[in-house]
Formats: sequence, structure tokens, C-alpha cells
Amino acid sequence: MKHFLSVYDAPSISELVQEGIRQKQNPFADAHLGKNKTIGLIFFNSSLRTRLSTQKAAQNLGMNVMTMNVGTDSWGLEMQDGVIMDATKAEHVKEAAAVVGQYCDIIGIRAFAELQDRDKDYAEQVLQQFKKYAGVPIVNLESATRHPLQSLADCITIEELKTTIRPKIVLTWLPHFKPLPQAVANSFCEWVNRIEADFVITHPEGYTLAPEFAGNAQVTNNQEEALKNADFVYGKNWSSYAEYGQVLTQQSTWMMTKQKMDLTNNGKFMHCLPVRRNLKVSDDLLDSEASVVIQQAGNRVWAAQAVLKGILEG
Ligand code: SN0
Repeated sequence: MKHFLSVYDAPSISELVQEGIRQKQNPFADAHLGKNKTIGLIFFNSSLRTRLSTQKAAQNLGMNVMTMNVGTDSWGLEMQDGVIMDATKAEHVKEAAAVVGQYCDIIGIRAFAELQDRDKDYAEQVLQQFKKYAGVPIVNLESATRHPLQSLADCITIEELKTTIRPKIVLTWLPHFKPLPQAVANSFCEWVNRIEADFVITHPEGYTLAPEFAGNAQVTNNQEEALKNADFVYGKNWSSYAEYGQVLTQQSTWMMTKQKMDLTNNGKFMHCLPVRRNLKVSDDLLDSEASVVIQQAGNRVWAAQAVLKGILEG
């Protein structure tokens, strides 16, 4: 593997999932692979799981880790080529990425969607500029349109917990007052569309995901119908793609509760976290046996470790 920006960089989902499970069983088996190698983790946005799990995965592989928050720790970075830099941003990504590439063997980048200009977000400028100028492999730590390390951890969790060869997996939209990116939902679709599953997406009208991500999944505006016999329910809020970045509704009837899980086939509830309790998901569901969000977050380490191993070997 050279870069890890999306599912298209994964040579095989099932092999990456199996590699993650192997790393979980034997975390230090490859402790020499990353000896004297350095990973730089660059954050344009907040992070808890991604930052710590990727750091831990790199350390398990024997790597050195450097972390930086852009803007607060470093100079503000200009992404646009050919502009007169007479505003607040003091450094251009051309130099910044090339310099970080001098210090690091792998660079991880987190840069969320700004949710102002759809074409700009979906062009993935920050990731693409780093890829162009850093000269070393780039790992996506959640970009404007995708969160592939999360999706791989999700696939590992589903593989661990599934009780049938072809589970029914439901992605349900959850209410939130704040406009959130589509990245986690997009990426989940992109991966789950490629594993053995019956995949259903449910959301209120106006929240249709981009066709290149939704793919051939079944889509319904009826959450109750979608939840019937589900083996996995994956909750996530996202803002509208059609009316880009808008919050069109906050209907609390879309909140996931323990009672709604009664419709499922003894289903497991998943969420990437952070989750706002009693806004998106009720306490009684998050505190129940049905919720696997902590196991899912734990698997972030093994997903990152499988990916970093693939890049170190590649
Ligand atoms: C991010 C998102 O993409 O939805 C990161 C998820 C891993 N989530 C948030 O920004 C939540 C912020 C909030 O205020 O609830």
C-alpha cells in the first residue's frame, strides 16, 4: 500500500480486516517493522480516538510519533495555488507539506469539510495538496468526504460480532442541531457496499448521500421499516448534501433508543463517537448490552495498525 486515502487504496478489505484481527491478537508481532521510522500526525480539527489510536498503533509497530495541531501550534496554511498571501495564513502548503515530508516517513492528515462549498470540499484539496507536495505516504485521519480508518474499524467490529454470513446492516441518520460532515456516513457506505451484507440507509427527506457513496444500497425515509431484523444499526448525523451543509430538520423522533432496538434481530448498535447523549442516542441504549461503541472505538487501534503495517511493507 502506498497511500491510505479511501477504500480504493485497500488492496482487499477482507485481508485488511483479517490483518487488524491478527494485530489485536498479537499487538507486538511487528514491533521492529517501524524501527527508526517517524509518523507525523497533522490535525486541522479536534480528535480523541483518531489521535490516540493512530499514535498507539504506530508505537506498537516501533515507530516514532510527532503530532501537530495546525493553526494553534503551527502557522496557518494556505491551500490555494497562485494567490497573493496577504491575509492571515503565513505559510503555503507547498513548503509546509514538503518540509513535514523531510521529517516523516508517513504523514497522517485530519481536515474536515468546511460545509460552505460542496465542490471545494468534495475536491479534497487539503489531502490532495499534501499528497502532491509531501513526497511520502499520506494517511487519511478524516478528510472532507471520508474517514476510512473509522470504516475499517467498523468492518473489523462487524466481522467480530456477526452471527450470519450476510448480516443486515442499517445506517440511520440521527438528529443534531449542528451541521456535521457527511464523511463518516460516506465512508461507511463505501466500505459496507463492498462487504457481504444487506445494506439499508435510512434518513429524513433531503439527506440523500452523494450517489458515488450510497452506491446500490437500499434507501428509505422510514426508519422503523429499515430497523426491522437489523443485525447492526449504525447511527450517525450528517448535514444535507443536496442543500449543502444545511440542517433541514432536527426531529427528535429520529433519535435512537433502546426501544427501537426491539425491532431488530437482537441487533448491535454502533456509532463512531463522539456522541451527544439524549440528542442523537438515548442513555438507555448507550448503556445497554446492545451498544458496542466502546469495542468499536477499541478497534480503531487495530485498523490503524493494519494500515500502517501495509504502508511500511509497501
Ligand atoms: C465529526 C464528524 O465528522 O461528524 C467527527 C466524527 C469522528 N463529529 C463532530 O464534529 C461532532 C461535533 C459535535 O459537536 O457533536
